[in-house]
Amino acid sequence: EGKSFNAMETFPIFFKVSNISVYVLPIEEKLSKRRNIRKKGKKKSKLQKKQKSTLWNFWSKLTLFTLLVFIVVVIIWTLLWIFVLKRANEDALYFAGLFRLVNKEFVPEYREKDSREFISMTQNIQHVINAVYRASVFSRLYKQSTISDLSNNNNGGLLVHFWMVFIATKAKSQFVCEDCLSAILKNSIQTSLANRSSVGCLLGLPVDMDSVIVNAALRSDYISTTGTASNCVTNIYAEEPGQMIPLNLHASSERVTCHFKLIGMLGHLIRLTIISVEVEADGCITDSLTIYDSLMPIRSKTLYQICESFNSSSVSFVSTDNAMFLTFKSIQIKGLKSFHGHFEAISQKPCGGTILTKGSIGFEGNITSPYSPSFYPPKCSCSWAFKTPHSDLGIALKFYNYVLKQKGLKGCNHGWWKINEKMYCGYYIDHPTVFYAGSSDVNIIFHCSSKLSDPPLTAEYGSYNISKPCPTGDFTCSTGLCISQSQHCNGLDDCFDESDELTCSIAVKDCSASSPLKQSYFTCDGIKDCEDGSDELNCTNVVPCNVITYKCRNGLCIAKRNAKCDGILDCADGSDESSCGCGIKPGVQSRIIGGSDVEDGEWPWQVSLHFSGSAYCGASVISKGWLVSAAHCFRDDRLSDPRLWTAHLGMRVQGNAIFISEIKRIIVHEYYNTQNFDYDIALLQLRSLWPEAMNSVIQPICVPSSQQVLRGGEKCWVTGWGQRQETDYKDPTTLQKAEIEIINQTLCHSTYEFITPRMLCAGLLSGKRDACKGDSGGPLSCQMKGSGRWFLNGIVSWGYGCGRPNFPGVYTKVSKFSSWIEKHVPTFS
Ligand code: 4AZ
Repeated sequence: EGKSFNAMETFPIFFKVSNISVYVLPIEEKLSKRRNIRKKGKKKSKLQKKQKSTLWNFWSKLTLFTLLVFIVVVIIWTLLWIFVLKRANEDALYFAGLFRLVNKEFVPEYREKDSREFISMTQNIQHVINAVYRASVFSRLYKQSTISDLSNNNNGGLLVHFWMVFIATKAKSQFVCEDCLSAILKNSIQTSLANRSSVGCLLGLPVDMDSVIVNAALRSDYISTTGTASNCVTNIYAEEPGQMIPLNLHASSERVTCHFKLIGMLGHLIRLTIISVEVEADGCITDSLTIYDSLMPIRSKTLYQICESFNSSSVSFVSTDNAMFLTFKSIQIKGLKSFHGHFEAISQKPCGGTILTKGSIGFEGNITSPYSPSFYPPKCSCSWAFKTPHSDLGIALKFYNYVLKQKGLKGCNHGWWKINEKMYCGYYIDHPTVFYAGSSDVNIIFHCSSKLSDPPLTAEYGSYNISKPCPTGDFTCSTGLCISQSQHCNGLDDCFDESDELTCSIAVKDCSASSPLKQSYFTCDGIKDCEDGSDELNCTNVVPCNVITYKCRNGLCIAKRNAKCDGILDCADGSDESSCGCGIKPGVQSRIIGGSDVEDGEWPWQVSLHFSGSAYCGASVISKGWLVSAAHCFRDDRLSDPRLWTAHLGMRVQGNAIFISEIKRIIVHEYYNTQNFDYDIALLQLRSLWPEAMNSVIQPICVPSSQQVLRGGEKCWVTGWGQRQETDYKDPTTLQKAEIEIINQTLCHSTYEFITPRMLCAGLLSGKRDACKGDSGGPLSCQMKGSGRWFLNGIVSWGYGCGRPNFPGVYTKVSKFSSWIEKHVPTFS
């Protein structure tokens, strides 16, 4: 019999045979006993089973319950991920696009968004766009397209303006680039090589491939132009040429974003004139008026952006087609925001012509950019054929604020010129120049080549004697420009390569009555070159005024960047310097080496730049969100990483900054020379802007214009947290100031041989007061006598030791960089 033993039943290994008794039972009894034993066993296993099953029930219930809880948690988590977390991690990306459908007639019903014609046409186009992107690599991210407008245009066919929305996680969104989306659309257009045309078939639609544009756009623009309820979009049609249609907008209590679609007749262009704009001047961060050369806010079709108020003179812009789009945004409500203007449809005009000059020497007429005095559009071209009556007479072109330089490898950003087969680029500058074309037959082709609309150009033309281009005593610079002796050493970079200024002892202008300056191009150019203003008296010429000009006395328009807040009193009443937003120390009435502690708020533009958490260089605030410092502070890979820097503003004692910002961007001057510290300047863009309430302790310093001349002996202040002695390596905690003198350039040159025109010396010859290590990048602040405003005339750059007699500090001459700063800092243009 199979038996299982428990511990009690186990046989001991040794036992006595005598203890075993044998008891014989009859078979029946035996069997019944056996049955009993079996029954007993059965009874026992039932109990066990019962116990077992209770246990099983408990465990199985527990497992089941845990499983259920687990499933519920998984479901909740999945739903949460799908509906909340995934969404939170996803971004909607908006793109604005444009293409031209050829062979499609525009019908007036397309102007009505609920017309049958518009709906059926847009459904067809939408279907095609959907098909293109759903078959692309972005198929899973593509959400929808919306056709915003179907319009006629001067190239024929239909212009389709559309929006596209993509939904992508933050990680994936970087792959949805505008160039990729544009390439997908273009690649889907089947063109035939045989007919050499840019027109092809986009799933049945005839599309001009060259017209395709796809640009990333702002969500706010998408919402405000395609949303329904609170839309502020107005379509205005100019039905006849010359009809002025007023445009006015006021906003006082709410945030506004309003759009205007200006549409002209076929074959015409739109001329928009802005009379006044009232916005918060913060570099278009919150408030702006943007003009587009399309019917949608497509970035690459921007004609111009106005970021600050003006009302002194009107300014006008011309489109390249029969439509224009305006967006007026005002987010910060601080008083009244408005703009006033008007628009009209104008006919297209060819530009250029054939001009036969007179036999006499001198200027005799003008050529202008297209649609002058309006800003000219980014796409235009003019050609002039000049002829003089004698082969010894050449053609001279005198520009008021523009210069032609031979084209290098780079493209031209402000006009591309071909003059008798030679290429030139045009540059806006702040004084007149004369270009001499040494031939009696001169063919000129001018192409507009800027990103935005550019200010109008006027050039006086006339004949000159090819063998003797310059007035007596003059010399010719390498660029082919004629520079008079008086222009040599006048403090201006007349030759644009500094050659005329390099060997000068001191920058002064000879304004005596007999000076050739008086007869030269400097007279009546709107810039007061002579201290007594005599070069600008009795002028009859009037330079056209526009948004970049500033009307002054005598009916002359003075280039705004030269007139306003440049430290030169251009207008007799000082009005040009009275409303600048820089260079004033609010709240202040009024050891570097040999320095003293400053007072609170005394140098509100002073910034301490911290690298990896420690004070490293100085900088100056020049506008909301922008600082100027020295290029050498960012000289290697690690130092040029903006993420490792912080700017400490409104600070007197280290560690007590009222405002700290990370750095978004560092722009080191492209010509910065690590060997001789030439072009030692850098711009820093802050990641965050200080609140308005801090304006009493954080203020920008004015940037001098290229015209401002600093004379030897003038007193300025250098400030910083740098070393107090050349060998004392412990930096002070309190900002130090020291009054120093501008050193005459000849002396500076004789001390330091390799001084360039972008450097100036300042200090005391005794060496008692000077900048030192740690002050680099900080300001040399000079107060202008007339206006009392402070100007950033220098940036602490280098020097032989610190405070050594006869070795003054060397500073970057900021006036040389006013246009460079303007180019990079939006609020300066
Ligand atoms: C420097 O190393 C430095 N004495 C700055 C200024 C001067 C010398 C050195 C001028 O940052």
